[in-house]
Formats: sequence, C-alpha cells, structure tokens
Amino acid sequence: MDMMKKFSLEGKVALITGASHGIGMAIANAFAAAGATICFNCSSEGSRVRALETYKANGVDAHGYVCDVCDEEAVKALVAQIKEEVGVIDILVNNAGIIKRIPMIEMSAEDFRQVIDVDLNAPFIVSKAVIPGMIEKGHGKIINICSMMSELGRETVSAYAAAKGGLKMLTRNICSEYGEYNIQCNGIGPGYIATSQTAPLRERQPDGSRHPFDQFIVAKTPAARWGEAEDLMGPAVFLASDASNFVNGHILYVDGGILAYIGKQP
Ligand code: NAP
Ligand code: GCO
Repeated sequence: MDMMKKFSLEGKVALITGASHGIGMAIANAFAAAGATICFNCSSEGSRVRALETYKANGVDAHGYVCDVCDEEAVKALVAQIKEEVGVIDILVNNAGIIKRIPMIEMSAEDFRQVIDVDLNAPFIVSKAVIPGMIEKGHGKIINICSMMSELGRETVSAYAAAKGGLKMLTRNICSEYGEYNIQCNGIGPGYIATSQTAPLRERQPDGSRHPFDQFIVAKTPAARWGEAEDLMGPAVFLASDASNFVNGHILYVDGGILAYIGKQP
C-alpha cells in the first residue's frame, strides 16, 4: 500500500474561509501542495486581490471571493458559485476569525456579539451551507480553527474564549450528527502563532525591549518560541485527508506544548 497516498488531496475542492493571509493562507498553500483546488473568501476586494497575487507568486491557482461569513444568504450564494465554477466542496476549513481584547466589564454587548458572530455563528452558517453537498458526494472534511482559548481563559478575551469554546462543541456536534455520512469534523487549536492577529502582543516596547506578553508566551511554551502559520500545515493536511478518516470530533492542539505545561519556576 502506498501510505503517502492517504495524505493526498488530489481532486479535492477546498474552501478555506478568511485565507487572505495568516493561518488560512498557510493551510491553503499546504492543501495546494497536497493536490487540492483552493477556494478562499475574505471580507474585502482589496484583501482578495492582494491574496490572489500572493497565491500566484507561490504558484497556487486559487479562486478568491469576497464574502462576509456572517451573512447566511451571501454564504449560500458563495457555495453555489463555487459549485458552478470549481465543483462541490470536499473540504471546509472554518478559519475566518476576529478578536477584540477588551476587559469584559468595559466591553459593549455589540462588541461581544460581533466576535461571537464571526468566530462561532459563521462556522455554523458555512458548515450548514456546505454539508448537504458533502452528504450528496458521500464524504466530507470540516476543520474548525479553534484556539487554546477553547480550553483556557485570560484577561480581555471573554468574547473570543466563549466563541472558541463554543466552536469546540460545535465541532463535536457536527461529528455526532453527520459522522454517519462519512463526514469527519475536527478542530485545530493553534497555540500562539505569529500573525497579524497577535502582532499587538509582540510589539517592541519604547525602550526596544520585547513585549511582556511575548516574553511570557515564550517562557510558557516548552518549544520556547511562538508558532509560525507554517507549523499548522502538516496537521491541517492530515485532518483534510483520507489518513484521518476515523478521526472525528477531535481538537488537535498545535501549541508547542503550552497546554501540557505548568510553566517554569520564576
Ligand atoms: P488574521 O491574520 O487576523 O486573518 C483573519 C482572516 O479572517 C482574514 O483573512 C480576514 O479577511 C478574515 N475575516 C475576518 N472576518 C471576516 C468576515 N466577517 N468574513 C470573511 N472573512 C473574514 O488571523 P489569523 O491569526 O490568521 O487567525 C486565523 C484563525 O486562527 C482565526 O479563527 C483565529 O481566531 C485563529 N487562531 C489564531 C491564533 C494566532 O495566534 N494567530 C491562534 C489560535 C487560533 P480580511 O483579510 O478581508 O480582513
Ligand atoms: C490572545 C491571543 C490568543 C491567540 C490564540 C491562542 O489575545 O490571547 O490572540 O487568543 O489568538 O487564540 O490560541
């Protein structure tokens, strides 16, 4: 048996939401290298055009769309357009996400709702739009990009942690409800990854020293470094491929070991 064929995505159509840069783009590049046809969406035409230029420079012939993942009618139209232009979606990565770092009692209900909308309601909306096609095809892979905050809290990220905790359970529920249709739904829980989303946590201080949170995360991570979006490529290909056909409802933490580690004695 050619074991490596189990990791191939040849002939598969993948939709990675929010893959205009960061983690989503790294996962899309990994899927392309494994043979998949890449579709992505983002929230603005500017992001879409810039992302398409980057994909092209990387040798990836991606299909890019502007679509707000919170807008159910727009998402349904996107899925139909992809079916028309590319094919029925075999692999969905619910990656699009936002964070607002505000102390909870200072956070408006509107800010809280916006984070829940993108990080939890949207994965429901997009999965609901894609699953019927997967059932018809007889297979499907859904990967929800969760977070360490699916397990842990911290100051200022109440909405984000609530959303990512809910996303962990949505992952398990999709697994429970659609596993019989040969659809596997799993999560990836990245640790602290160096992207634009975490840039504020790594900014140099006025005196040129490293951000205190940067120093904290490096000390708290057994790997003693921030993760790179590239660290997620292999785990994502595994969960998108036939190699994981009996893995379902699992959250794979790609965090350098943070969740396993109590932290070094000061
Ligand atoms: P990022 O660099 O901020 O990228 C977020 C992406 O989501 C962008 O492509 C953005 O599109 C898109 N997006 C946001 N709201 C959208 C909407 N309403 N409709 C469509 N697209 C939307 O984030 P990242 O660091 O790569 O994170 C990606 C995912 O990983 C998120 O779910 C995040 O919560 C999760 N995560 C990140 C880390 C980390 O340390 N970075 C760790 C754990 C989990 P535009 O380009 O148009 O704005
Ligand atoms: C934060 C960070 C984290 C990371 C990630 C960790 O402010 O604590 O943004 O939430 O984004 O989710 O897994």
